[in-house]
Amino acid sequence: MRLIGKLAIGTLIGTTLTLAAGVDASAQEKQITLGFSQVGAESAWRTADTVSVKTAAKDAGINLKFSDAQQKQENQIKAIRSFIAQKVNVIAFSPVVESGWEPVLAEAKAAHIPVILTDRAVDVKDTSLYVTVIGSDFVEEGRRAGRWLEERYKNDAGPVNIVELQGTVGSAPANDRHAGLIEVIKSDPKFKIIASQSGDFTLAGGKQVMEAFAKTYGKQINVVYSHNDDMTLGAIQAMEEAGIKPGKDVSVVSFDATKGGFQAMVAGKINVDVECSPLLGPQLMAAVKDVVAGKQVPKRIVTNETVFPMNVAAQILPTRKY
Ligand code: GZL
Repeated sequence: MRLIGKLAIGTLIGTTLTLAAGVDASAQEKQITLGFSQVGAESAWRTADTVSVKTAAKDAGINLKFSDAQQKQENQIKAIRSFIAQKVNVIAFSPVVESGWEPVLAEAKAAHIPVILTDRAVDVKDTSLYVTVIGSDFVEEGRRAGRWLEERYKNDAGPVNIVELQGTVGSAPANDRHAGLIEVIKSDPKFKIIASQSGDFTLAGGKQVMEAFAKTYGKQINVVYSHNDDMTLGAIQAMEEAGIKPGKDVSVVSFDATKGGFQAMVAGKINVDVECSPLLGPQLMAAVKDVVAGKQVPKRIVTNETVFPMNVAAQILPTRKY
């Protein structure tokens, strides 16, 4: 190979290396850092959501600072303040409850750090405190469950007595899944919610609440309306220990549509499961990149979901991702 040729190739390689380094360096400079405060690890849904966020951040080349709040609002507020101090590019979180966020969101705004809400919403007057909410419409989920009950009991004169296992007190999904149900059944007097109590979205909580309901109301119960599959699986244990056949003696309505929920439907113990997808990571990372790039982001990004009755569970279970 002639000297000139060798020099040319050497230069080319040199340039390429410099360019690559340059690109790496500038890409490194431009790498986005996202501070994410997660509710906790209370349910299979939450675990799947965490995996989705971490995987999507890695795939998107986003530097993720992740904090688990163990279902305590004060831990989320501490985490958000820490992200502000670290000067992250964007903050995202799933608020454990709807209220009490104005002060810390105002601090993020003063620090010019955009905030994205995922999964759950907050109740604030000034909606400029966050860029967007990415997640399910929980009121619609409640309506879907209510419409299933209307259809299931359309030829039943009633009374149709409902016991309700509520999610975390003050959380958007608990408030809204209740509101959506009421919206549908309030016009039909045969439906009566005879008891409501929070099981905090956990299996143990659902079992404890259902034990009390079974003791107090026994055979009067026609429907168990449970705000997530983890509580429902606990409630199923309690019902069986009390001699009640879930899915047969009582209709069991659940939310999330996790694999555990599907397996219970295949076993005939849940009658209908209203889907609530935890796979929010990719949508979150796309929104983070758009926000950093200064692009417009819709104020509300709703995830598409469906309702799974027991009779389709066996064929769909193999396709489920969480
Ligand atoms: C709903 C989510 C709820 C799930 C529960 O989007 O916030 O929290 O329904 C989870 O399983 O604990």
